[in-house]
This record gives sequence, structure tokens and C-alpha cells, in this order.
Amino acid sequence: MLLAPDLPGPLLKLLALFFWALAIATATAFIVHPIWLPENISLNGVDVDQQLNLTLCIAGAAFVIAHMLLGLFLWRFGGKQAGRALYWHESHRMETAWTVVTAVIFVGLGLQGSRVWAREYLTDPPANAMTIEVTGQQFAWNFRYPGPDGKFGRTRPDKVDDSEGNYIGLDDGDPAGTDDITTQNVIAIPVNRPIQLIIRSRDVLHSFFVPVLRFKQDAVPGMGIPVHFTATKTGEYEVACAELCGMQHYKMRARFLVMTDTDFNAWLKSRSQ
Ligand SMILES: [Cu+2]
Repeated sequence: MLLAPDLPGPLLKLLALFFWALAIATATAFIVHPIWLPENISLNGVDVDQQLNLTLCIAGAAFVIAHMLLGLFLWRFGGKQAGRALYWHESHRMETAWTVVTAVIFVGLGLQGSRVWAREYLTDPPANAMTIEVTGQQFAWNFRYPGPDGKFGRTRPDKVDDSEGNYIGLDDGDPAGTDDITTQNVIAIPVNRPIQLIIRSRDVLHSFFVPVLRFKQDAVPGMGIPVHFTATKTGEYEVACAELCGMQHYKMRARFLVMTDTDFNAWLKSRSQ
């Protein structure tokens, strides 16, 4: 409180009110949250949202308590009538306490979060999972379904030809690829069925981001990165590219359709023709 005697009392009281108002307004904005994430439609997303809420509750409580105390001290001890503040430094007990408490909270949240992450990335998809390949390119998302044989055909970089619609370089010399179904900027999946995506890029880094799935994964040239999830609600949602990948990055998006089994089968059939 070294600055306290230099400022007039009313100004310090005003400052105290400002800190209290700031704490209350911020807490209210988070509790009411008129602007928030879109709804979650993924099984795993429930854990992601819980983790986010837990982190916000702890950080929010620390923020509110700190600002309330700051305001309180200004109100109570500010101004000339309060005299000079007592100053001391070095309290090993207090320093140890706040370091330990902070460390426990940070490490605890980290461990908790890594379990949510591991469930999504370090477990195998269920045996009945349907595999779809995702290939990012500047500036579109390509999707490929393996077709009735359940096998993806070979692709070759020298076969890529945008003018012919062969965005991922399907090799027509491979019989496994003849029934492959490809789409651009629209992906459909059946609801309540585990889906495995193999995420690729044919040029630069992209990031496959589906906010309603609480799910974001970089697409890295030369790698096929597997991820799996289950969507629990039908509807039309959005895929965005979440990695700045060039001048037209802003319009790199795809429609994400979650359908009933019947609708999905009909959709896939219409695409294979
Ligand atoms: Cu991109």
C-alpha cells in the first residue's frame, strides 16, 4: 500500500468499487455465458466440457477472491487518514503455502486433463468403428469412404489432378480404389456410431476442427493421424480449418452432417453414383 497516502481517499474508494464491479461483472459473464461454445454432440466432449468448467471454476474463484480482497484493502486502508502502511517482505510460510497450493492445482488439472486427452487419442477405436479419410488441401476438405469392400485404394501424389476432381490422387490402377467414394467440403456420418478419422494433408499444415465435437486435430503432410469419436445428435454442423494455411484459409470449411442410419446409407449411395 505504498501508493495509498499519495492518492486522495475518495479516488481510492472509487478504485475499490471498480475492482469489485470488475470481479462481479466477470463472474456474471461466465455464469450466465450469453456467448459460449456451441452445444456438444460428442460422447467424449462431455469430459472436455467438464474439464473446461472445472478449470474456469478454480481460476474464476481465484480471480474473484483476489479482486474482492484488493478492493477491500483499498477501501479499508486507503487514504491519508489510514497513515503509513506496514511493509515487510519474506514470509517463508506464506510463500511456501501459495507455491504448494498453486502447484497442486496446476499439476492436478494437468493430470485430470491428460486422462480426458488419453481416452481420445491413446485408446483404440471400437471394433465396429467406421473409418473415413480426411485430406486437407489449400483451401478445401476432402473426404473418402472405403466403399463396400471396406478398403481404401492406393493414392499417389502424381495422380493428383484438381481439374479432373482427383483431389487426393486416387490411383485407378488399384482395384481396391474403384468403389471408394470421395466428397469435397461435405462429410456425413451416422449418429451413435463410432467413427475413426484418418487425418491427412496434401500440402501444408491444416487443422481439422469440429467445435460441436470438442475436437481439433492438425493435418500434417506425410502423416495419417487417427482419431475417433461418436456423435450423439443428428443435424448439420461445421468443420473449420483452425490452422492459418494461406490467403484463403478463412473460407476453408466443410459441412458436417450427422444422420440416422437410413439417411446416411441413402446419402452414401447417392454419392457413389
Ligand atoms: Cu487450412
